Amino acid sequence: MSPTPVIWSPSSLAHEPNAEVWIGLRTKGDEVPERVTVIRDALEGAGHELQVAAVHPDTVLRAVHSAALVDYLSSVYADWVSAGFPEDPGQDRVVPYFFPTAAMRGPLPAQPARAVHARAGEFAYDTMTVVGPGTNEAARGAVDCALTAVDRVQAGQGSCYALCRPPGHHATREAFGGSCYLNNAAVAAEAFRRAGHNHVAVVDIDAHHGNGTEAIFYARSDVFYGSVHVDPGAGWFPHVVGFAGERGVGDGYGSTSNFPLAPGSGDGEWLAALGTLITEVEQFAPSALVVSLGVDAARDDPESPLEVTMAGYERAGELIGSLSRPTVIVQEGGYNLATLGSLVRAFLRGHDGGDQQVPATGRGNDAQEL
Ligand code: SP5
Ligand code: ZN
Repeated sequence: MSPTPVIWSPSSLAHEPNAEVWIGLRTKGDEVPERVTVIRDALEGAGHELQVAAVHPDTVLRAVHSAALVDYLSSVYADWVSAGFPEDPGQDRVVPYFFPTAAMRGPLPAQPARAVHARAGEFAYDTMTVVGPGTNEAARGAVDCALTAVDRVQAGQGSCYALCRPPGHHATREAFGGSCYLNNAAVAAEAFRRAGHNHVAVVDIDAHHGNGTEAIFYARSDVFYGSVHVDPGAGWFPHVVGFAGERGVGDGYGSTSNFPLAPGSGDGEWLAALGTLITEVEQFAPSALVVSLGVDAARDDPESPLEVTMAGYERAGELIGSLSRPTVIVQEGGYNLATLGSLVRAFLRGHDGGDQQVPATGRGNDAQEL
């Protein structure tokens, strides 16, 4: 099989979080623009074709997300600037301070917040996921990567990799968090549905549970969601969902499947869980597949306690490739810039059935072993 083509977007570089506000502190975030360039360069060096994403209309995006969220993301930064916050008190990113939760509203007929600093808490469910001047452009660019990858697969390409940034699997229909704004994988799955695939499966191997994707499809029987991730009950994001008992609701019952793993789990446990998940996907019999490829389960990643190796990611690629379905692979997390490119390349090498296309001159300059 020839190397899976890569769709990327220069727009993805426009999102500069600069910081994550975590437990009230401005900390150095690791969802940085360089993630895109290191992955892109590693894949180009390994012989993958690169293509820039084409801009797509809003139709599928607005089927997956509420108009309120899409419109909020496109306008909030200008409103923040108009309110003067970058000068006084000196906050140049949109960060919520007020959270009008269902528990706060109780039985009262609450109205949407009018002040921009209060609206932030209606859409953001954490303080880490800040909005800056280029955030919407980048999030839209990431969605375009996913949609362009679906187009390539629909045109006959067996598989296509979407180098999406910012990532997406934590974004729900109407809220964002976990460094995610718009759900690229969910948009890809919905695009496959609209292209005529009656059953689509999403396989999520990011270190974290993809609560947004699970929520978007929880009541649907046409889109299966399965995930292998670190146990949220052991103290890991997204904390309150991602447990094994979540199976779907109504018509969707049975088309959600979670495999939470203990911190410290390595290739053995991770690949065994993925093997079981793949058996369930085969039973669901989708005609198209979306892979949420986070490489933050790697043992050197700063954001998760899983201990997966480079060889583990290559084997995961082989296992998922063995499903032999039209496949869009969507980038999610993965934060160690020194090994990010090699990890994605290892997955795709496994997926594409081996290393035969890699030039004999070597595997590039970031093939640090894990
Ligand atoms: C897509 C994805 O992998 N999102 C990861 C979301 C989990 N982030 C949790 C971060 C918890 C606090 N990190 C502190 C780091 C200080 N810079
Ligand atoms: Zn993650």
